[in-house]
Amino acid sequence: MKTLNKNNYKHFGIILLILIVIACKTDQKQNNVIEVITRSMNFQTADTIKSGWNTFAYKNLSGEVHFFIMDKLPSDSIVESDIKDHLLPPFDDGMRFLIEGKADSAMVSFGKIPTWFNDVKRYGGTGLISPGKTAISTINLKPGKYMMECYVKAINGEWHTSHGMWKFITVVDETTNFSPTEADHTISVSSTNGYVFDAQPKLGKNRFKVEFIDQVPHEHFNGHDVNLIKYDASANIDSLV
Ligand SMILES: [Cu+2]
Repeated sequence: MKTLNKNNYKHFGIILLILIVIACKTDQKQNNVIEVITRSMNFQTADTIKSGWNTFAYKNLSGEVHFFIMDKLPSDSIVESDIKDHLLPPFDDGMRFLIEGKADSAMVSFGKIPTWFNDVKRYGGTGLISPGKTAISTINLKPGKYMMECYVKAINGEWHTSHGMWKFITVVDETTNFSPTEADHTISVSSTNGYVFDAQPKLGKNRFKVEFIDQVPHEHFNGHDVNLIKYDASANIDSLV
C-alpha cells in the first residue's frame, strides 16, 4: 500500500488492489465461462479445466465479502494434508500470536511454513466481491495443479482459507484457443509508480486489462492486486485505506 498513488485513485474515484477484468457477454459465449459459486466458506466449481485464457464468473451467493486467487503449486504431488496439516496451521498460529502481540512467537510459527510455499506462483483471480455480486475475470493459466483460495480475514483474524475456502483445480495441457478481446483500459501496476490508468473509465461497462510491471512481496507475503470499490461522495479515502 505504501506505493499507492493517491492522485490516481482520487482522480478516478476507484481503489485498485486485485486483478479484475470485466468481459462482455460475447466473450463469455466464446469462452464457455467457468462458473464459480460461493454459498458459504467454499468454492463450487469444476475440478479440471483447460489451460490458456479462461473466463471465470464468480458469483458470491454468501453473506460475506470474498474473492478468489489461483495459486499454481510447485508440484502435482501436493495433497490435501499438505495444505490442511502443514501449510495452514503455521499461518493461523502466526496470526493468532500477532493479534496477541507476541511477534517473536509469530515469527517462529511463520518459520514453519513449508519451503515449497516460496515456489507458489500466483496467476490472478477476481477482486473482492460483495454478497450478491458477480465478478468476471479472464486469466491465462499454465498447465498444472492449482489451489483456488480466498484469504479474506474473518473478524477474529482467521483467514477464510482456514475455514475451508480453498479447492484444488487441475489445469490440463489442452488449451482453450480463446483470446480476450481488446480491453477498454489498461491499468499498470508496479512497486515504483503504484496504479496508473491510461484514461478515465466511462459510465457503463468497462473492461480493464491489468499489467503487472513487477511484484514485490509486502508484509502480508503478497504483492499488489486490484479491487474495484464503489463508494459514495461522503466516504473518506484515508479511512477507507
Ligand atoms: Cu472468503
